Amino acid sequence: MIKYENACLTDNKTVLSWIEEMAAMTQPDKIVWIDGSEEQAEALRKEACSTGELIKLNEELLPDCYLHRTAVNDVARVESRTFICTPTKEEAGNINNWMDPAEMYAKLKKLYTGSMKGKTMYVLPYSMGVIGSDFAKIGIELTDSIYVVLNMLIMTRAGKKAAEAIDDSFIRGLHAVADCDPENRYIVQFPQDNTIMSVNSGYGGNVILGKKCFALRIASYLGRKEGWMAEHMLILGIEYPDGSIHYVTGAFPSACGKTNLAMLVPPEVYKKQGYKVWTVGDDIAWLRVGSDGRLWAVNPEAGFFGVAPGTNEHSNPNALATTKKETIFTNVAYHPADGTVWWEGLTKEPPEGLIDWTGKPWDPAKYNKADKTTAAAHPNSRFTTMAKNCPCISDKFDSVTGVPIDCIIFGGRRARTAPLVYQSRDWQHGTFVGAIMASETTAAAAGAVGVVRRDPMAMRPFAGYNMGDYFRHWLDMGKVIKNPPLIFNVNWFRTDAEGHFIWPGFGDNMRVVLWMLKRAAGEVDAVETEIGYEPKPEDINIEGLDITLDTVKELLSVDKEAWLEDCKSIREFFAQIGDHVPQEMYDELDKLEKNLKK
Ligand code: GTP
Ligand code: SPV
Ligand code: MN
Repeated sequence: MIKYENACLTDNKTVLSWIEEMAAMTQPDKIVWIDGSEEQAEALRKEACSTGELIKLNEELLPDCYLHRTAVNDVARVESRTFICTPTKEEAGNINNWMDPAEMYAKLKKLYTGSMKGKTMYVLPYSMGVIGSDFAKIGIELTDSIYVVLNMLIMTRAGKKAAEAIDDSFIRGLHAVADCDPENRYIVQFPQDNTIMSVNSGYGGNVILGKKCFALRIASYLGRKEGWMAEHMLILGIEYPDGSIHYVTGAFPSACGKTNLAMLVPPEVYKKQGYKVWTVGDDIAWLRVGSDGRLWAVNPEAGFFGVAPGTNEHSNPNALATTKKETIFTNVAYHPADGTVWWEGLTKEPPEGLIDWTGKPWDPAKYNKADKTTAAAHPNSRFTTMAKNCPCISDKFDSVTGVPIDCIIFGGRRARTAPLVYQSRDWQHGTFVGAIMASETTAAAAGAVGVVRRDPMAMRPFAGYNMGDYFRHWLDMGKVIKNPPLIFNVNWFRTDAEGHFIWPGFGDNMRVVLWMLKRAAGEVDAVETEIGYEPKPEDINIEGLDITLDTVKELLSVDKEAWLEDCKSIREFFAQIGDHVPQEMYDELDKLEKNLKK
């Protein structure tokens, strides 16, 4: 039997023997259970401040807020080192990295062995979803990082209550920062074993195991097996002046606007009529068919791990307000004069005397626009903050049933091809619209930024199995949702010849969402185009904007040549995914090409 420093929170034998096995391998000096109490969290914060792992910020201006800096080589998810280890390569498919499970376990064992010598292993029981709801799933993360513990305490429902809900189906997560060696960094999912193993990183989606590793990669695998869906989606409620609330979900790739849309502030024209917006989730949705035949969504997370740069009082006042207390900032700039933080876009002018995200004095003169890492805050710097502190958090946030969904929105960053909005003809076409999503890459993942790549349903980095089978699961779900949501595609990022965004975006995106909800209610006509239904330009409300109807027309225009080019790239992509791509997807592609050539 191993000795715990404090009370062990379970007597589940499977759990205990797994912890014992992991401890025997990693060899920590101490093992501590995380109980979710404020006293324990506070003691951990103090300890992290004493070692420099955290910097306490100004208690008056930013109460209970902290700054953390990661290693400079460890600033984003690393997709090239993320693996889905299923028994066969075919199950993981061609889009995921794959390795034989036995081979991967052996490789990881070497990296973990002795990695926690001289350290403490924290045992963190947590629930994704409201404990006790049909949606909820329990995990345990073992980690040697206080920073990870404190992030998980914000991002999940963690501690004693989660431990009480554990059974043998719990998701096992082992994380060790080890040497933070990028050459030996691995983020590995073993879906058949309910197991996640992460080593040699200390940041974000690589290590907050409840998030992408569990709530998307493992959960998407479980969802297919059990008949539900785990998606990279925000969940947003729009309250009408009559008090009714209508919910939509939206899947956009990383750093393409989910948090912003989820917390949007209605434009004046709607605010004065009494419209309100409520946030249910900003990154992940778990979706199930309700007894009413509709699709119901919950957000399995308890906090937001949001992109800092660009967040300000105008773009996203709700996110900014949420971060004013009980928040951990990572890789933003530090303003030692008053113990606050700063990032590009927070204010027009940076305050003087900033310390950059690497911990060095920042010289604005050395800032090079072409190399965003010379910015004061890293482009993928983030805040970890509690949903309950968000001024527009939905009163359905803790609901065990979730919310019924009227519309599903797909979208990406496309400078040219995709119009502001179009609607799919039906669920199958909608699945195709999601499957052909493409977006310019962002700083949320390591690698080149601004390159167009296909990112089906914004799930390319997160599907825990073969992408072709994932499309099939979408089609299968369509057959059991009697009253399915309508499926749309949006693009807030079209640019003009000078590279400026044409559509104002942010809160004004509500204008487009309201058109979708009108479609769902059968209250407005649409124009049938080659690619699907589009709004009549005059049906997008531009009152109070300094754009004209002609701009809307331009935003809705379909460049057939560009789309035909895109079709080629779609065909190549489907071929790359391989023979699991459902025939229905090819039928839709053929139809699209035929329409464009007419
Ligand atoms: P992840 O947390 O990585 O999944 O990202 P996300 O999808 O939640 O993206 P987020 O809302 O954080 O936005 C990322 C970046 O896009 C920020 O720099 C925003 O300022 C910018 N952005 C968001 N919405 C819009 C929009 O409507 N128009 C424009 N032009 N930029 C936007
Ligand atoms: C994303 O990249 O989509 C994120 C951030 O939401 S991370 O948690 O690092 O995956
Ligand atoms: Mn995300």
